[in-house]
Amino acid sequence: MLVSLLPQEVQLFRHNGFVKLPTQFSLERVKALKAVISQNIDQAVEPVVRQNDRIIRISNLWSRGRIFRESIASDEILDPLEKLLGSNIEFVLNRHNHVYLRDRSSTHSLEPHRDVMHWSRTIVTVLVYLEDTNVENGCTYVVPGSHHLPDLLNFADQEHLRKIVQEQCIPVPMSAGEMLAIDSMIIHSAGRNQTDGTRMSMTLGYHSVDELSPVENSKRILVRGRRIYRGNEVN
Ligand SMILES: O=C(O)CCC(=O)C(=O)O
Repeated sequence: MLVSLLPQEVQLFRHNGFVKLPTQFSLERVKALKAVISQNIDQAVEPVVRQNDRIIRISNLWSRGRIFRESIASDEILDPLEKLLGSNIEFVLNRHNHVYLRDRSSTHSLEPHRDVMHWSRTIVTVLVYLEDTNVENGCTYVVPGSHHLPDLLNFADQEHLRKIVQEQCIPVPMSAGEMLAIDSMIIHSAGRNQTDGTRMSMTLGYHSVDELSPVENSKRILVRGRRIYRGNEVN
C-alpha cells in the first residue's frame, strides 16, 4: 500500500513551499525511463533544446509515449498530490513537461527563479530525480518560504534578491527515484554540475481542476478525478 502525505507534511509544504514526497519510483521504472529518454535524445526526437550542439532538454513528455504518461499519472505522484491539490487534478502541458540532462556545461535554470508570476495562479511542480543529485552534480536549491514573498522578482533593487538567495538558499540532495514537490512560486534553481557525470530529472506541473472555468483547456490533461464546474449560474 502506498504511503501518502501526513497533515503535518501538507502544513510544511504550505509553510516552506516544498516537501519531499514519501513515495518514490522503483529503480526499474527509473531505468526504463532513462532508457527511453536516451533513445529520444540519440534520435533527437523533437521538441528538444540544445546547448553547444548537445541536447540538454527533451520537452512535451506527455506525447512521447506510454511510460511517460504512466509515470505522470502514477499513484506514486498523484496519491500524495491529492493531499495538496484535492481529488481533481490536471497535468499542465505548457509549463515544464520536460526532462533535463545536465552536465558541466549546462546553464539552464541556474538562475534563481519562480515558475509562475502570481500566487493566485500557482502550480505544484514535481521534480522527479532519475539520478542521485547532490551539491557536486547540481541538486535543486530552494529559498524556504520564499513563495510567500511579495514582488520579490520585481524589486527595482535586485541586490535584495541576490542577498536573499546568497544567504538563504539551501541545497536539497535527492536520490534516484525520489521526488520533490514545490509550490512554483518558491524561488529555486538547479545547482551547477561540477562533475564529469550527468544529472537527469523530470519536471512536471500539476493544477487542481479550475472549478470556475466552463470550457475545457487544451493545455491541461485530467489525470485524476473529474472536471467540475461550480460557476454561480449553475448553483
Ligand atoms: O532541476 C531543477 O533542480 C530545477 C528545475 C527548474 O527550475 C525548471 O525546470 O524550471
